Amino acid sequence: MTLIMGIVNVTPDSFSDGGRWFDADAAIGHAVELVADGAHIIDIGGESTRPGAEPLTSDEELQRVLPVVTELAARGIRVSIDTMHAATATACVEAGAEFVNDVSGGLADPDMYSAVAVTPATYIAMHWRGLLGRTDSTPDDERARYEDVVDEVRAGLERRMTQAVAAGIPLERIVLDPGLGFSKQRAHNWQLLARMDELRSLGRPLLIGHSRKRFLGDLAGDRDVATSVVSALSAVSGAWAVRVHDVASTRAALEVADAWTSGREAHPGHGAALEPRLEADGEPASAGEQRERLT
Ligand code: PMM
Repeated sequence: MTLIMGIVNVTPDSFSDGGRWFDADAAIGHAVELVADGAHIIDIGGESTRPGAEPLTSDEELQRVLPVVTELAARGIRVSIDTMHAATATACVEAGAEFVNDVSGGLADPDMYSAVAVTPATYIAMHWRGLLGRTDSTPDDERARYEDVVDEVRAGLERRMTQAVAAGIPLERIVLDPGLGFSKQRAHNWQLLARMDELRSLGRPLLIGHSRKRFLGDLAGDRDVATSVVSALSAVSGAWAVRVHDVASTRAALEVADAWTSGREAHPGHGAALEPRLEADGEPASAGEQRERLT
């Protein structure tokens, strides 16, 4: 069953939800809603990857994200920290985060792999060629030149994976992500989706982050509709998880995908398989029960 990673950006300026949850209480409330909608994991980000965004220090980033990570983990919600800073990753895992989601795949901070290696966290390595002016001023689009984007992204992810393992992160704690929209032209994103099996052949779970991205806007006026369709197709193609803003529509899409692949009708009972793991023992709660319990 493909997992749903719900996005909470505690930033003034992210791609599509910038500014909306730029306050710890608002971010916590939003995360709780996403869990009630069916998110299995909440991805908390404090630093925008938008072109031209000011890079943050780890301290500035921690001020934004740590209260949110701490509170959500205390409520039993599975948390992922979206960061390129080793120090942020370390502090957030200590506060209860289970995943470190690094859009630089370890290229931004030379200490990232060794920091994650000494924690129990799962490391999500995303493919991205540039760090938007952090390393040089080449525009991201200019880095998006490939002979064969799937071969090159696959090779890049394999390098990241080998380096992470060499630095001590066990292979079974590594998830890979092709980085849709990051140093990719529009068609590159579609090629990566169409040939997902070649990325899966690296043998690690794949996270797909397509939600509301620009390349979807060409097809449908409503990017959430396109997002849900891509979520369902990613599930059918074997993605481990999809990272999305609108969890409710993706949950519905994944139920359809599940019926499609299993040959069994999607029905409310099936939803249990999609419920987040909130209780260590008992049965997973329904979305309504969770909303009551969490709010
Ligand atoms: N995209 C964004 C931020 N973090 N992390 C992963 N692993 N994969 C992604 O595709 C990804 C990410 C940018 O999107 P947002 O600003 O809408 O969160």
